[in-house]
Amino acid sequence: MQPTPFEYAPAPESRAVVDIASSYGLYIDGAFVDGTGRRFKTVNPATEEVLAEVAEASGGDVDRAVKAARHAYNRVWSKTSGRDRGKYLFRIARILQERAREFAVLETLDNGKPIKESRDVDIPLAAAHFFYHAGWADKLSYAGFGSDPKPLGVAAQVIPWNFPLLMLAWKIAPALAAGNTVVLKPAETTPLTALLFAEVCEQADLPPGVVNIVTGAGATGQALVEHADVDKVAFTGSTEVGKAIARAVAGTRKRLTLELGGKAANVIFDDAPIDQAVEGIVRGIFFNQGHVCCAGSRLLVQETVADEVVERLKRRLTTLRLGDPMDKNTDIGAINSPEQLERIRTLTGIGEEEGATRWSAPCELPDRGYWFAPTLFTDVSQAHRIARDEIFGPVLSVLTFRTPDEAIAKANNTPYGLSAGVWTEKGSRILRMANAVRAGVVWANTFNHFDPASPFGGYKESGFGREGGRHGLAAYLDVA
Ligand code: TAP
Repeated sequence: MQPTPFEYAPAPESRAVVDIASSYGLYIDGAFVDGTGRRFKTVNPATEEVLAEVAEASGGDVDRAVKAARHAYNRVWSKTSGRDRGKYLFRIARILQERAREFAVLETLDNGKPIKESRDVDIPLAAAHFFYHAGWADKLSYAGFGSDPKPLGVAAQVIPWNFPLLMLAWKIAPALAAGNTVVLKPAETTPLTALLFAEVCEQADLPPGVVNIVTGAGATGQALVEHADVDKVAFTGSTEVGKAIARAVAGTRKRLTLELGGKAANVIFDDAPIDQAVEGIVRGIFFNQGHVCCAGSRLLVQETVADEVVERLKRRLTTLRLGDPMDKNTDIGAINSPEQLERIRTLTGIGEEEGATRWSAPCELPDRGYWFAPTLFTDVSQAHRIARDEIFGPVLSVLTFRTPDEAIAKANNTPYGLSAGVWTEKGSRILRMANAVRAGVVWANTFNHFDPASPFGGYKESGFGREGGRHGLAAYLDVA
């Protein structure tokens, strides 16, 4: 192990900036209301402390929310000009910026991600999505969808727990810009920033019913997507649930977009700048504890540099700091839930049983909370489960290749197609890989970079439809 040049002093972010209520209702028609279902607890995965009790919306509550959204659509939002919709979105974006610290702390407490990531990535990007779509709201007739594209109506939106506020922004901002109203269900384990966002809607004077937030688990999500009066379903989550939703929506008039799982290849050629590539590998799979749908979880390294890359990577991983997510120096936070931790343990166990060689960074795991050390597997073959299944945790599978053709064949050997990375000095090779790899996003000499202007989405079992950019607007407009 490398000697540490210096020790870090604790640098905790203060949680005094957030005011968490002991109990939350549902946000329907511009007001917080009691749900009629049971209540559930949301916990801080880093400490197992209960943060709050939250209402689980029943089918009746979902119906109330959809009715509110329909009413707001008919009476107000469909008649609000693009210019005025843009003003609301701009206002929301500004409030998110003003309350950024509060949102970042709340996100880290509820999700377990390091504060430096919620502060520097999640919240600024969420605000950027509202700013970006504020700009589109009065320019839809210039978006290439005809002279007067119409909204769809009421959008049912279901999101996962890995980027709670950011996924909300990806869903709500384009929907409102295009003139739809929404009912959104956040994930069961991370409802708090969506509920704080409801306060932002009030603060921005958004007309009641334009945004409705119904908390709950899978059954609430199911009731929402199956509700007969929604016009559009937008889902981000696992491929398994995405398939169930596709079946439920099939044969109805509802429009559907699905952003599902991934098993992205991050391809390192022997002419790549190795130190930068190692940083890119770390960013690709250890950012947000690997709870990233487009994570570079399959490393494909050209054989001639494989030993060197793996050695430098291990050295780098020993310097990552795992622990209190509220500490500003923390790189690796907590796993979001015991269920997710169990899934990671099961799949890494299978990796060992199938003969791959496991190496984990030597770090102490806290006694309480849900933790998993950054881990990599070598001697991995394409048939191994750890090379095929989405682990959704801080686990990297390393495979090798000899020629560009072999790299392409291996990169595409997956039922998924969300993202990929290429590291090489040659521009021509980047272009060839970008064309040949079947993935919605191909990053070149970088990884996990996002921008609201850049469409994001997948092929094959990673789903269909795009979020962000001009293409993302199409998902919320009545255009073929
Ligand atoms: P899921 O279990 O699929 O959950 C996603 C959301 O759907 C949650 O809000 C969930 O509620 C809800 N849900 C569960 N069953 C449902 C049903 N039958 N009908 C309607 N809604 C239902 O995924 P997850 O574990 O939260 O997230 C991890 C997965 O999401 C990974 O596979 C990851 O790759 C994918 N993901 C994809 C992307 C993009 S952009 N492609 C982005 C982030 C994550 P509960 O919270 O109660 O389960």
